[in-house]
Amino acid sequence: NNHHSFVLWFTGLSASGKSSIANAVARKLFEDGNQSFVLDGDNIRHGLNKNLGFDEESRKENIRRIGEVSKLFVESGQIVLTAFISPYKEDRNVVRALVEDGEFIEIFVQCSIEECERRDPKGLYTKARNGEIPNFTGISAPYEAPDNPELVVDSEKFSVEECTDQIISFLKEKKYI
Ligand code: GGZ
Repeated sequence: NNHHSFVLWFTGLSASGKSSIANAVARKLFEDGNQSFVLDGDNIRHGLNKNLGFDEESRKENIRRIGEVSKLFVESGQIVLTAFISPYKEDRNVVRALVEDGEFIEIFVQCSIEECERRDPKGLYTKARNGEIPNFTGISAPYEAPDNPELVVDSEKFSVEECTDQIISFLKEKKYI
């Protein structure tokens, strides 16, 4: 059961650490000789999905397209890491169903809304509280935590490096790498 291509699907609130952890995992994979690619807001929301906003339908379409792109990456033999809030269970499960069994690894980056607001690296939570950003996840739009993710990493208790090591250990234990 040695998979060579799969999706590491990170889900969690804004500022929970999804992108930092995904990029750190990608670096570790590279050091071990595994090719991978990170999809995140920088390369997707500014490109393929730049016509999409943050209302429910747009987020649904955002995740649908990212799922289809992830499927293509997996078919091409790559490991793909995605770092999007992906707040709706249903949308994440649509992506899960797109790829082969065992190829979708959902990683919940757990972090309380209080801690995310304390971090507020881009000042977006402050703006959301002031009503300057509508439909902000965790403030004025929902976040549905996964019931049964393959892995949970707690970014409030553990550093980016520790969360990264937990993910690499999981992948080795399950013989993904
Ligand atoms: C949530 C928003 C919003 C709203 C802009 N709600 O911390 P960031 O800045 O870099 O990550 C957030 C990112 C979320 O985009 P995703 O594609 O991951 O969202 S989803 O999966 O729900 O489609 C945040 C910024 O975009 N951002 N407006 N209203 N985050």
